[in-house]
Amino acid sequence: MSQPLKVAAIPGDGIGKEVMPEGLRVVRAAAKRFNIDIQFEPIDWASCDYYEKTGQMMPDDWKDQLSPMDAVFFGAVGWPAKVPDHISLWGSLLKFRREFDQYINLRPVRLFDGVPCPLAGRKAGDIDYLVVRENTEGEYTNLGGIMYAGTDREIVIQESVYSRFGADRVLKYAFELANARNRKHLTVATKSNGIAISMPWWDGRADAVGRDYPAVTVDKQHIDILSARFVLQPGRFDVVVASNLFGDILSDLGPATTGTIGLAPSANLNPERKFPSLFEPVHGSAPDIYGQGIANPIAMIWSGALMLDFLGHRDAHDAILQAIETVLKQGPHTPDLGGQATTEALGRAIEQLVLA
Ligand code: GGG
Repeated sequence: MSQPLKVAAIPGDGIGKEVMPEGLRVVRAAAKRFNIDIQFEPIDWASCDYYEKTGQMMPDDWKDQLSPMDAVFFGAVGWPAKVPDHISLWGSLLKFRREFDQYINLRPVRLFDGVPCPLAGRKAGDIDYLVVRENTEGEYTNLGGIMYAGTDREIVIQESVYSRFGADRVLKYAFELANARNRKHLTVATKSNGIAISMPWWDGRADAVGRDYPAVTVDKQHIDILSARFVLQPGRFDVVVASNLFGDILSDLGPATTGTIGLAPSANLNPERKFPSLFEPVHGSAPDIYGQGIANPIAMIWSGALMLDFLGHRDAHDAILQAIETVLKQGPHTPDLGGQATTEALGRAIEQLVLA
């Protein structure tokens, strides 16, 4: 008999606590339908509530607790009224990504039928691409410091770090993805005219890695015009690879062009499976709407589908995606989509469709 899959369920902060039960509900429904033996381990740390009690975001043995897991299912982090955002983020999510070497952050962007698109004249199918964000280095560093702090000579320096190892492995992943898709098109997001050392270097790494993928068309674009094209010509994109910060920004902008970031899922992957991968919505904890029960749970639910796919259950992933498509087409809808349904009502509607 095979061992059950073990998944740590960490709601985190704010609406993470509201969308997590719906994510669990739907993943459990898919597990039931497809006979997947999956056990969830609820975890209340990696949250600002835990920080308030203990002075840290996670217990000292967090890595020992999570290492035996097959995956981590994560809600959202951040409650700036209690803990400064850089402390909550570096004390939890960024630790997971770095110490579990989740160097790929895969973020699909898709326009669905039934979701009003803020871009005029677009219909389902017109926007459908994958953002591949480098997830362990780049602009997200804690290297630097402040000199002459508090004086009028104050100087602040923060380093960005790109390694050949780090760039090549994310580029290789993105080329593989693009190569496996029909359009075989890869956009490389850089800023080679302004950031004159690291970004031309990044373009050069794309040339070097790309030699192994002659079928893939490569389009190197500066991040500024690329952002404009996400809005003006989203149909140009198939797979987009970017450094940590550029990828973070693009993967909020992309979903915003599809009507709401409440749909956008993400997979923080250690593709070699040496460590658990982590699946979370792109959105954060949204303190402005927390407590009303109106957060859209679809990003959490879709992240659960990505998790099942990564763990080898493509059929369960497809069933959840089909249920999401149906609910987006026919309702119920949460207020971000113009409806009045609650988080729970949406979760239950998707659960029913998955079980059907
Ligand atoms: N569920 C994602 C989340 O909580 N995001 C908070 C955030 O600020 N993330 C920054 C990042 O993804 O780098």
